[in-house]
Amino acid sequence: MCNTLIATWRMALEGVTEAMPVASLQQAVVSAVMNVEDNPLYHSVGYGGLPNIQGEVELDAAFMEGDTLNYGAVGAVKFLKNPILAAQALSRSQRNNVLTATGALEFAIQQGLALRENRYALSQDKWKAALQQTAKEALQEAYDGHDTVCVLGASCSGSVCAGVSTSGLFLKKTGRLGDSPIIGSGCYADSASGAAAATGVGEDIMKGCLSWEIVRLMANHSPQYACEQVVHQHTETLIKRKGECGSISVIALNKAGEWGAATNKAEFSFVVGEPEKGVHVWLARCSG
Ligand code: SD4
Repeated sequence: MCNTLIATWRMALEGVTEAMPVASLQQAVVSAVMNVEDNPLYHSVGYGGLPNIQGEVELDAAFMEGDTLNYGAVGAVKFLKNPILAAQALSRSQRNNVLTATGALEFAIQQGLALRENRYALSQDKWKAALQQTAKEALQEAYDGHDTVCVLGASCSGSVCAGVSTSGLFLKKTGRLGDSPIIGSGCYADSASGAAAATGVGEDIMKGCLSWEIVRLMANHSPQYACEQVVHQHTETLIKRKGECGSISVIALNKAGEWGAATNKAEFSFVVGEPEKGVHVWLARCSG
């Protein structure tokens, strides 16, 4: 098969490995995301995802197809086994491409998608421990491994697509949307150039529409250059303008199958699957 895949975090390794032989690019991207959604031990996505402040697992996911620019997303939705499937189905609709909460759930039920209680003992214990620890203080959204799985794919014929899925910030407010379901922030795909996706503190990623910015830059620059430019410039801008910037990591893949990644964290792991080269885990380091 000749698809190239790149995905955020080590947790995507099994999904990418399984998806490499899949012929359809969209199917490969979606199945790599589903693998992480279905694993309760990857506790920031899907089953076993990090609970919000009320102990509920509310999920965000998006899918974008770069030939048609079709885009679909779900936000703050409970009880979906695979939110990425709902996002992909919404991307094929003419209208109503982004649905949240009960609207997203109703749509998924109409589509016949599988439901699941996504709360899981380990993540519920983590939630209870956090509540106890902060009982006397105001609870705050914490950065605590709340990582999004983002998968980008490029076919040998130059089509690209993107899929992302997350439970969002630990202890987030009910109904909170992160960057993941916001087009151009959590992901973007345009087969004229390439695809990009982001993970980290959604509120800070959104302020720069980072995935969109990377895809635009890739029209004239390599994916690695585009990732580094966008992460470093945006981090600098936020630090200058508001005194701080949360963690941000990005991946990108152009229509020729060349890839890049950058981070403002000390270290960011990602997975790349390439025809003939196989699947490998890589580390990006903050160079700023
Ligand atoms: C969010 N960007 O909901 C997601 C969380 C994440 O690494 O990716 N964390 O803000």
